[in-house]
Amino acid sequence: MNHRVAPPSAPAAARPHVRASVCPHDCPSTCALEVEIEPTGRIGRIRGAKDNSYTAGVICAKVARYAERANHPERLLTPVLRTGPKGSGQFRPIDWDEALDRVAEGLLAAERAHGAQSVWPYHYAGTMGLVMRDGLTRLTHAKGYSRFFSTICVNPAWSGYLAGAGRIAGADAREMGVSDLITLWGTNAVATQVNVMTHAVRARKERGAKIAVVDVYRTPTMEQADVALLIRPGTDGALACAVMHVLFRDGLADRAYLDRYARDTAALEAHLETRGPAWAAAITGLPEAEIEAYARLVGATPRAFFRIGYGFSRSRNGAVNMHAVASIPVVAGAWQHEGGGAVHSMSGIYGWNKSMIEGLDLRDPAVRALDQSRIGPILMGEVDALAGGPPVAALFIQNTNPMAVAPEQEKVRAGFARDDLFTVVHEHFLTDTARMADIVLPATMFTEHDDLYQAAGHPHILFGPKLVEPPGACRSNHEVVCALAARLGASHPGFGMSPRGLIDWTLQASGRGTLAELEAARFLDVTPPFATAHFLDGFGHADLRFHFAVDWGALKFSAPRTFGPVAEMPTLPDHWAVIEEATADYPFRLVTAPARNFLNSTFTETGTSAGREGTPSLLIHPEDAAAQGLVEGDMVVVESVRGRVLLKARLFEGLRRGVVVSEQIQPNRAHREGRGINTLTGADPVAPAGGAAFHDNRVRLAKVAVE
Ligand SMILES: Nc1nc2c(c(=O)[nH]1)N[C@H]1C(S)=C(S)[C@@H](COP(=O)(O)OP(=O)(O)OC[C@H]3O[C@@H](n4cnc5c(=O)[nH]c(N)nc54)[C@H](O)[C@@H]3O)O[C@H]1N2
Ligand SMILES: Nc1nc2c(c(=O)[nH]1)N[C@H]1C(S)=C(S)[C@@H](COP(=O)(O)OP(=O)(O)OC[C@H]3O[C@@H](n4cnc5c(=O)[nH]c(N)nc54)[C@H](O)[C@@H]3O)O[C@H]1N2
Ligand code: SF4
Ligand SMILES: [Mo]
Repeated sequence: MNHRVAPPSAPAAARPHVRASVCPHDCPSTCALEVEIEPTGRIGRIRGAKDNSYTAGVICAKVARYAERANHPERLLTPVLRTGPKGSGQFRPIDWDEALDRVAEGLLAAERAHGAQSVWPYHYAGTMGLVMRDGLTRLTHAKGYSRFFSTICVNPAWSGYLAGAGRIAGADAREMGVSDLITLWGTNAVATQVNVMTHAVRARKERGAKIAVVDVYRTPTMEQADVALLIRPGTDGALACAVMHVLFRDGLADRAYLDRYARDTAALEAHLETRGPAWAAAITGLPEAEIEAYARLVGATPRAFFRIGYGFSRSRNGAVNMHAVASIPVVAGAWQHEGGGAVHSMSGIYGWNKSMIEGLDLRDPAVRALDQSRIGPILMGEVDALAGGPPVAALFIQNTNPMAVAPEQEKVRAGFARDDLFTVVHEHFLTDTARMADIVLPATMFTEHDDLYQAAGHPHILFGPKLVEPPGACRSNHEVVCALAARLGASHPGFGMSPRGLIDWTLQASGRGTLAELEAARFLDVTPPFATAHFLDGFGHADLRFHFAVDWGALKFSAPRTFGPVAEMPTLPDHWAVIEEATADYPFRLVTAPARNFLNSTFTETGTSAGREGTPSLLIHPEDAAAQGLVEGDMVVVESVRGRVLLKARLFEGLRRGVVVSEQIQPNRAHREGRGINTLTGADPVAPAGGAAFHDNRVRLAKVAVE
């Protein structure tokens, strides 16, 4: 038995002491943290580090009260084995040796029956630490298991940004503080990346900067906007085109800049002639005058900064819309100025050598890569989803909760319920996914293991050290992956290294110094030089120019192939009408936006977060509600072609007619009938690089009779 128990109590100091850490969650802010360690050896309050100039002492409420999650009475503390039917929640404790033996035997049995590719290690971004998030890939490559092609979050956005700029990078987000116009496009920053507001509001206070927000409902972020652009879902491409039309029409396009830095400008200008404010008003629902006024503001403000989010890319035309929005600061020439330009993600600046963490030397490109977002069709054995290979007979899951977060849940649910599927879930809590497992293993949290982090929303590398002993028998992802490798006959030097060893190796191999240096510094600001960050020494394409015309099928992305109706994608920025427009049968457009007190499905287990979010609900315009015979608090059946979910009606004026919003992701069991929001969403891939159109659903509504 290898059970390790936290020390009972009382190190020397009677008062909490404070240690540096990093928020591990899947949030662009990647906050530098200060964690109180209680005399009991547990974590206490968490604050934002003041000396990190992006975090600037501010973090979100859910992480400030992390002790509630770490010390939760329902936290998994021991491995468990299923004793009842799948999904029953009936398990009995087993020790680690038995658990690991059983896991290894289950994976080997699948391999014997159907070949190594019938095993699918499935992991995502529950922790963003490079060692704990990506280490499972090493096992995948060492064993020749089916590869995991991650699509669920960034692919629509990144493919669109990359098509234009050629590199996933941009201006330093701290420059928002010296901007005169900050547009928060399709991001509810108050809820999903609070630090953006720190810098944007500073610019407003210190320089009278204006904040513009483009969203599909009146979010708390839009509440703070000087310019609120409330559009219909999936119409950002139309708005972007009209803004650029006005820039060209009114002599506000920066022709000297365009001549030097862009390609296809003449084609774009000609194409936009028919895509003015009146055209866009009909598509977006915005009054023409609002489009004109915003476009002129952009054109008149050299320091115009665009913080481009992910939310608006979760539509079937999301990549096209991202490319169109990213084109605006190019036409305006905003990139030339400090406080101007754009940032979507800084992920492309780090240049990690991940071969030790991910075992890239063992990677076999001939092994199929299965699409994360299509886990439902894959588990249900749909031939195209299986890429011609064997059925998936075993799943090993870390850091993700597909039974809640993946689209097309009816298929996901039926797939997980298969009796011939062997499922292992390594988790903190008995999530919707863990409930479907044969074996559940208890995982450490970020303060209980060492890891290395990179930020997406700002340019920092950060170290998160192990600060406290794990409770119960919890083990880190790395420990479990290495213990399994030994039992499965997989070999790679990475399995013999400690997390610190892997971090040090990766830093050194990536030209980022040593772990000792990073640990002493706590975090490194790796801001590229201004000219690089602003693409003044060239955009990321071979011709160093921004591309307005895109050959989507030829786009170099990490995708093993193209996805979705690529051949139909418009070459130039446009409104691509492939979204699920409302019909007579399904007259509403549903957006499933992130909830402020959750992080995807994480924190749904903590009382304060769950309490603040309450019953899963549907925001609906009062006039739409009246037309449907609904009043505040009614239970509503929300139905798409893929299934139905019950939500509580909340009347809300900050919506366009015909648009409804459910802030999520709540557990299945929080919903009546036990079906969560992704029952309604589709797994058909977003072109050209895959991903799910979570905010692009046509639905109909019906009132539930009162029992
Ligand atoms: N509190 C909280 N924070 C989070 C998360 C969470 O679930 N909760 N999730 C984390 C993750 S994984 C990610 S990827 C980031 C994402 O963070 P963001 O980049 O902010 O993107 P989203 O949060 O997905 O969506 C933000 C907004 O997009 C809007 N939106 C939806 N469709 C459209 C559209 O067609 N056009 C426009 N203009 N807007 C649209 C939604 O209404 C929502 O307000 O946030 C991270 N942070
Ligand atoms: N309807 C709808 N669906 C969505 C979205 C949406 O906006 N609307 N957003 C999508 C997006 S952007 C994303 S990124 C996905 C996110 O989907 P997921 O990556 O599944 O996100 P989480 O729900 O946070 O699940 C992460 C899980 O990892 C676990 N975990 C955290 N740290 C560790 C660790 O160190 N070890 C182990 N073993 N486990 C750990 C947590 O307990 C948690 O249960 O959801 C997508 N789904
Ligand atoms: S979830 Fe985001 S805002 Fe909250 S502490 Fe973590 S990185 Fe910061
Ligand atoms: Mo995400």
